[in-house]
Amino acid sequence: MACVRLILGDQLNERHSWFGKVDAKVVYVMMEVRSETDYVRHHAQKVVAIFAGMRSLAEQLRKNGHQVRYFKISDKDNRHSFAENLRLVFKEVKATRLEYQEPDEYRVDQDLADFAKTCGLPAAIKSSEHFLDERKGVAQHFQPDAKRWLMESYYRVVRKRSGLLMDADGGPKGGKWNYDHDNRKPWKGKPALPKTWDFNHDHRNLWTEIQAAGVKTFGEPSAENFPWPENRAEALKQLRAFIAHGLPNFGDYEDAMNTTSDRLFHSRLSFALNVKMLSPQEVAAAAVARHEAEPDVVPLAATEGFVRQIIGWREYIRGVYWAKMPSYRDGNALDHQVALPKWFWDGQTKMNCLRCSIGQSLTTAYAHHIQRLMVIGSFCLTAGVNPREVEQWFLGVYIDAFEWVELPNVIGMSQHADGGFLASKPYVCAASYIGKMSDYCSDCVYDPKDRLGPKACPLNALYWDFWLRHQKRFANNPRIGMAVRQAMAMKPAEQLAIRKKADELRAKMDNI
Ligand code: FAD
Ligand code: DLZ
Ligand code: SF4
Repeated sequence: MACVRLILGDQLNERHSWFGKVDAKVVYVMMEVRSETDYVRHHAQKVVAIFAGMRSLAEQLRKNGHQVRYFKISDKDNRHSFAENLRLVFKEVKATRLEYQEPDEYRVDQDLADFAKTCGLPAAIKSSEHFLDERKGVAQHFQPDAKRWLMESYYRVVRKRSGLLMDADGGPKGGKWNYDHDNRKPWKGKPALPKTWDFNHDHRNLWTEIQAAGVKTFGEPSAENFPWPENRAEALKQLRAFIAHGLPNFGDYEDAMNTTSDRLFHSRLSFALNVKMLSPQEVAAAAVARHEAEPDVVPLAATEGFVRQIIGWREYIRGVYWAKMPSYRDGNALDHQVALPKWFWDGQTKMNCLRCSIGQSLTTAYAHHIQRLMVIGSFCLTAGVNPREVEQWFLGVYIDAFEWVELPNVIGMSQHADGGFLASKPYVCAASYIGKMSDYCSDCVYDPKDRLGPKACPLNALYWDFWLRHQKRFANNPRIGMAVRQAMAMKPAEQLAIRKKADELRAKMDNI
């Protein structure tokens, strides 16, 4: 007689109510399996971080008296699929029941639902007790047949419900819901960057084990100085350090990029959040508490900006995923078919902004939002790269990339491949934006001010070509009509030259 409870690699929430009491009739199962390491090629650090986190939770549970059946990647009896390993455990422990927490990924959700129907035991699915809303919460907020949803409208409802940054009269603190306009400064060396609060774990043995098992990865494993948290205690240390040292300047420099720092004032908490070591509620509440204690040091704009990412964007993105899968992943509204350039795998492009952002992603498995959206994403969108290829790269490379959050961000927010359902305007830029928000252009072989010459920044021709190619679709969009009208107002010869230059760039995309 035993109840088998499955814990997935991104369900490392040691405060889950499952673990509240020790029950000799419950066996927890965790498994490092090839079905999960191989569905996309992952960054080395992502595999190490997930396995290290899983092993740490298993150890913690055992220490607390729980029974854990753990399959290591190197175990001989590991059958490398959730279903096959569960069947094995069912026999070992004479199981009478299966329980699992809501998976966050559509594929895993479907597979486990199929397995539950056919495994011959009663099965129950439980909440992961992580998100602020139900899977269907966002869909229920909007009209089911609406052409587009607006994050801001959903965010206000969640803000009210959470009580965060709300006045006693029910209005938003400070009178405004959104302080985004205050958060757009470039960073020019001041204020001083916070000292890093990352870890220095030695994961060389685990890395050797992963390699010996034949798991194919890419990127720098950083096994000697591994920076990501292994458990909740470490994640909490990172949260506290961010609230103390990063948050005060988070808002001002949220959109800034600089070659001296991959994170500037960003939190790097996405991994700990997505594997559920931290809850979104506690992260947002910690930011608000600091603001309330020291409003002069941590301004409202910074706090609101940060809180919106966690309780607004993160929950909204998840709701879009569950409302629109599985067809959402195949979206290609702009019919983009260019192959992903080869330098996405080694960073070897002459465009300094992309060399730095992609190089950093390959080295650290991390890039902050604006690098993802306005450098890498904008390049792919203006170059017309196939959105599914872009999506698969993003899914593999980032430490925090789990499909429920990665896919809507890439397909919807970044590549406009959902036709503008998730975000009403395409996020694209030319060199002027990169030059304003970063120091990338000062060390680039290309000229950020030129559009057509031999040294012209490729992003310029690609940007204007994007608006010219898609002018019909975007001309009447009030958020972007201006850029389209500017493109259309160019002389026909100039338009032709831009289209030609962009085509030439696409033809030699692997070598620019
Ligand atoms: P901070 O800037 O410190 O923000 C705090 C937290 O807010 C993040 O940790 C994250 O949990 C949340 N957040 C911020 N923006 C978003 C957003 N757009 N969607 C969901 N949560 C958000 N985030 C992921 O967690 N996984 C992904 O795979 C992922 N892929 C992305 C792909 C693209 C093309 C883009 C444009 C964004 C993507 N994001 C993704 C969102 C965002 O870029 C990352 O959450 C953020 O960069 C993580 O770094 P941080 O923890 O330092 O974030
Ligand atoms: C991403 C990942 C990897 C690389 N490996 C495992 C694993 O071996 N075992 C596991 O349980 N989960 C892993 N994961 C996370 C899953 O692929 C998947 O993204 C989530 O569990 C779905 O929500
Ligand atoms: Fe990027 Fe163009 Fe600036 Fe070079 S000149 S860093 S390619 S924006």
